[in-house]
Amino acid sequence: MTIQFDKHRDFLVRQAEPFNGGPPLSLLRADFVTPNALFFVRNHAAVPEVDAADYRLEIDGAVRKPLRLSLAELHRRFPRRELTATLQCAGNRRLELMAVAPIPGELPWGSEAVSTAHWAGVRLADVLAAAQPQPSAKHVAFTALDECERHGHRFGFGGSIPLAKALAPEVLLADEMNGEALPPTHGAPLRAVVPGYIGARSVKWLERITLQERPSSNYFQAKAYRLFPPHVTAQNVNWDQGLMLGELPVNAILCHPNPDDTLASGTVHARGVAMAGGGRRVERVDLSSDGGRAWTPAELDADDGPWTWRFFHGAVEVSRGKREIVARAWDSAAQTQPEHPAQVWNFKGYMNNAWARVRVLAR
Ligand SMILES: Nc1nc2c(c(=O)[nH]1)N[C@H]1C(S)=C(S)[C@@H](COP(=O)(O)O)O[C@H]1N2
Ligand SMILES: [Mo]
Repeated sequence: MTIQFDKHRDFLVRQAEPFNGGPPLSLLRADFVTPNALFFVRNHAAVPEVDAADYRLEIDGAVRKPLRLSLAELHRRFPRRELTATLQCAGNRRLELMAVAPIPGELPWGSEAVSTAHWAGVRLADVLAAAQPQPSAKHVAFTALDECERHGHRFGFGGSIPLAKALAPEVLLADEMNGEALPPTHGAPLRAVVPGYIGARSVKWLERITLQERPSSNYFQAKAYRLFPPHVTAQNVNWDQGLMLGELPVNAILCHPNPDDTLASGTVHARGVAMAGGGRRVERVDLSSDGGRAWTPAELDADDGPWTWRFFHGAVEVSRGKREIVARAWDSAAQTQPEHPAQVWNFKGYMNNAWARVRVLAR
């Protein structure tokens, strides 16, 4: 396999065109801040080539002062801001939902559609303040320069967030990722970074920001990235009725032991990552080695705030035989994870946050 987009040689490619993949489970937790070469990629179309010198960002819609900004103007007019933030795709862990019932036409993500980077750029709030939103503005819609094709139409990827979120200090227009210029596959020259929300709202190759009364009518806001009840399928769906996804739910991933490891019975050290959404924090992670009857608390690494994942590790006692190690996280709203993927199955395969499970053989 040829190495694409400067990715690590062990990068797990789920699809070559458009390019989609992420860090293998063995490397997901190797660093708190994911190196660019391992950061997961979710593309719905080919990576567009954007000339940074000709680039202009448009801010229009319900604003008193529409703006058209070059990168140089963006840098000159607004203070530079930095933030470490985790991005996670709403489709992360879809494979476990696919094991419950088929989900045709969607990417079979394991647990690798989540990564953390140190982002730098300007605050969206500062740019919006310069554009002066009008009272009718309730949502901030992003449109991108890539060319997606769905149902015979070609259009740029897009999505929106509520104005209140857009004005929050954690939302950035980023042109730097881990101290490097934003790589082409991650949205160069400029992308939105919307921590706490599904990855789809962190629109890459940003062309336009439109203030409007309603959420974006872009396919990826109006139809895709909605959560439907379990009886809804591609055949009977009414696209307008699903829950429009925004904030992520609390979730956890076990990175060690590896699935299907053979190990010595007795004390086993488990390691993983937990994520909360929407500005909530990871408060606690429980571990079990008997399918969730008895739980022991995991040790949590230092809390880096609500916008990043939290590493955990802990010892569990594993007796001889085929065993399953289980983890579940709790967030600062006292919410936790459902037991089985079957409880959250939906035909698009979003938001699987069932207990993390690793099967091992203990001798
Ligand atoms: N323009 C554009 N922006 C996009 C996408 C896309 O396909 N096109 N994918 C979105 C989705 S679904 C996710 S999960 C994140 C992934 O960001 P990354 O590729 O930098 O990890 O980008 C989002 N922004
Ligand atoms: Mo995504």
